[in-house]
Amino acid sequence: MKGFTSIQDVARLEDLLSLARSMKADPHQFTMLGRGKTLCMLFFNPSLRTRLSTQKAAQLLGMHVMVMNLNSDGWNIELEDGTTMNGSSKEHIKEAAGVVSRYCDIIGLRTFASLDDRDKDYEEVLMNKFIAHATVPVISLESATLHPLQSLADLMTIREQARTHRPKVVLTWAPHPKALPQAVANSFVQWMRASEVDLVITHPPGLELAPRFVEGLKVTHCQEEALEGADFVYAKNWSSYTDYGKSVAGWEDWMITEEKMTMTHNGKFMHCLPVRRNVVVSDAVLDGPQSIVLEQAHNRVYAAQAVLKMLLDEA
Ligand code: AN0
Ligand code: CP
Repeated sequence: MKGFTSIQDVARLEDLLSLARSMKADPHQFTMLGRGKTLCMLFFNPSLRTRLSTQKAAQLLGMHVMVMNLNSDGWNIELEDGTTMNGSSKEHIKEAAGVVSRYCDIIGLRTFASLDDRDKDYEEVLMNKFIAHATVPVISLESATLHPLQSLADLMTIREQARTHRPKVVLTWAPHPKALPQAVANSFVQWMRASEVDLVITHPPGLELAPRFVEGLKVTHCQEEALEGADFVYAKNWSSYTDYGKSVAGWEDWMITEEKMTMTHNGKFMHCLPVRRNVVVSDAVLDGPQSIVLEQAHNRVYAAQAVLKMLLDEA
């Protein structure tokens, strides 16, 4: 593994999943592997789970960890080549990526979608430029369009909880007062496609995901129809892809409630977190026995540990 920014970096998915399971069974089995190695995590956006679970994963492998919030603590970074930097940006990504590469062995980078420029977001300009100028492997801590560490933990959780060989998994759009990226949903779809599940996507009209992610999949605008018989209900808000970055109001009744969960096959409720209570999902569902959101968050540690181990093995 040369880096980890999407499922495409995973040569054998089942090997990665069984490594993550093995890490969970014995988190301390490779405490010497990362000795003398450093992970540096750079955040352009806030985080609770990703930051702490990945730090914990690195420490379980014996690594040192450095963390920096670039937006609040770093210099404004210039992405364009050939510009005269006499404006607000103070450091070019070429130097920034080159410098950080000299301080550590693996870089983690969080860079959310701008939600302004669809082409730039979907070309992953910031992530790809950083990778181009870095000399060590880069892990995505959520990029503009993908969140692979989350998806790996989600898939691991589904495998642990599944009662059938081919569970029905529903990805449902859910309401949210602010426009959010499509990254978690895109990434979840990619990882579900690679696994033995019956995936159904449901969202209101106008909230279609990018065609490259959903081509050939079952998509319905009827949430009730989708929820029927579901083993897993994965709720997530995303903003419009077509009217790029716009949040779409008026679908508050898409919130997941106990009543909706009764339509499922005693389904489990999933969300990547952070989640807005009684907007995305009701208190009763989130606090009830069907919710497995904390299991998902727990598995983030072992997902990150498996990915870091694969990168350390190849270093
Ligand atoms: C982010 C998102 O939707 O991409 C991060 C989720 C892990 N969510 C928020 O900003 C609320
Ligand atoms: N799920 C997730 O990535 O959470 P954070 O944004 O808190 O890292």
